[in-house]
Amino acid sequence: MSLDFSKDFLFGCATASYQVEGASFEDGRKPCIWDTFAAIPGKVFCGDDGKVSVDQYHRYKEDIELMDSLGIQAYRFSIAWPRIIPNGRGEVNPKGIEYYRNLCKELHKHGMKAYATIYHWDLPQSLQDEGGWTNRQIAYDYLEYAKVLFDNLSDVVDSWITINEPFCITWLSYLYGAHAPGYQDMNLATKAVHHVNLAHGLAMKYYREKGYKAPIGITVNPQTPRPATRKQCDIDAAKLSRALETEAFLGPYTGKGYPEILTKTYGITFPIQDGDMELISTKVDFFGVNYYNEYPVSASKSKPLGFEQQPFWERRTDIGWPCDCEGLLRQLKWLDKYTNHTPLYITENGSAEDDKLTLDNRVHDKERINYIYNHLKACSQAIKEGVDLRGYFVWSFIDNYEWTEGYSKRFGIVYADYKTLKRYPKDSAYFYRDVIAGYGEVDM
Ligand code: GCO
Repeated sequence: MSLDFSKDFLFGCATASYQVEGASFEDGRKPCIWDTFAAIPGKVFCGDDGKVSVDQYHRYKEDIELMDSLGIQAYRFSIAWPRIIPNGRGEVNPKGIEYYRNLCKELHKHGMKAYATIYHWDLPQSLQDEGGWTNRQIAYDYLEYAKVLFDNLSDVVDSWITINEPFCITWLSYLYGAHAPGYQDMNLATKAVHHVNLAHGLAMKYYREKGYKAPIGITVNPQTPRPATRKQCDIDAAKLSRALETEAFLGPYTGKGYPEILTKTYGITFPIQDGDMELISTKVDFFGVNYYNEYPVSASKSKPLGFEQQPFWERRTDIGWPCDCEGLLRQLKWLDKYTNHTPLYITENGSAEDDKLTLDNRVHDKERINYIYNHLKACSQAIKEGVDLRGYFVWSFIDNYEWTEGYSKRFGIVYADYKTLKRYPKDSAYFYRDVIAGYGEVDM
C-alpha cells in the first residue's frame, strides 16, 4: 500500500489568492482583471466573483491549523499584486506586505514551509487598461512588484514561484479567449507570451544578482498530448500542440529559444529585443508542474491551429477532464529530458468532484482519493525511473473559486460551506494525511 516516497519528499497543498482570499476591497486592495471579468454577464458561471470566496484573508490561522492537523508540510499560496501595489505601479501598500508576512509566520509557527507564487492571474486592472500582457512595459512593472516581494519577504518565504501557468495567462486568455481579459487574437497573444516570459526573466536576474538563497522557479502546465493514432500527421499535430502550448515557454527558459515550427506554421514572430532571451534563460532552481489531464490529438485542416482534441475513454471528473495518470508519468519523463534533469515539483494536481456533505458532516469523496492515489503512484514511478521529482502539492487545500466555473466545481480536500464558511475535511483529506504519515511506517 505504501507509495514509497523518500523521507525528504515534500507533501503540500496549494491555493491562489483570488480563489480563496475574499476581502477583495479591504485594506487598500484595488480591482484586478478577474473582478472586472466576473462582472461581465455570461463570462463566469452565475456571475460568481472572489469578493468573499472562503474568506481566507480573515481565516488563514484556522486554515493553517487544519493543514497542520493533517500533517501537511508546505503551503503553496499566491500573493495578490493588487494588495501589494494596488495601482499596479507605484505606491506600495504596507498592509499587503503585512498580511503575507503574517501568513508565512503562521506557517512557520506550525512547522510548515511557505511556497509563494508571485503572480497567479490577479493582474491589477489599471495595468490591463494599458494593454495588460500585450504591453512590454508590464514586464518592468512585474519586476518592480517582484522586487518589493523579494526585498520585503525573503526572510519568511521558503521558496518562490515567479509565475503560475504562462500558458493560461497568454494563449488561454488572449487567443482562446477563455480567461480574463478574454481576447481571441493571435498577434496579441504572441506579444503576451513574450512579455510573460520576459517578466519571469527580469525577476530571475534581479533575484540572482541580489544573491537571495531560497529556491526559485516557475510553474508551467505542460501539454504533451498523445497522438490519437500512429499516423505521421497525428504525431506532427501532437508535436505542434506541444510546441505552442509548452515549448513556447520551456524553450526560452531552458535556453532553446522559441520553437521555429510556430513561425513556420502560424507566421508569428515574438517581439524579442536585444538581451531578452538571455534574461529569460536565467537558470531556475526547479520547475513547478501543474498536471490535471492529457488529451489525444489529431491533425485537423479545418481547425485554425491545425490540431484538435479527440474523444477519450477515461473517466471524466466533475469538470469534464479525463483522469489520466499515465499522462502524468509521460509528462514527467518528457520534462526531465527536455529540461536537462532540472528538479521538478508537482505544484498542482487534483480533481473536481460532485461532493456532498452528509448529515454527520463528512464527505465520502472516493473518486478524488482514487485520482490522487493513482497520480501519486505515477510520481513514485517517475522517481524510480530517474526523474528528480521533489514534492507534490495537492490542488486544492479547500474548495474555492474555480475561475469561469465560479463556485460550481469543488477541488478541495476540505469542503467549504459557502453559506457559513465552515470547513469540513473530506475523506480525501484523511487519506492525504495517511499518505504523508507513510501509513504508520514510522519509527515508534
Ligand atoms: C489552473 C490554476 C488553478 C486552477 C486549477 C483547477 O491550473 O488553472 O493554477 O488556479 O484552479 O488548475 O483548474
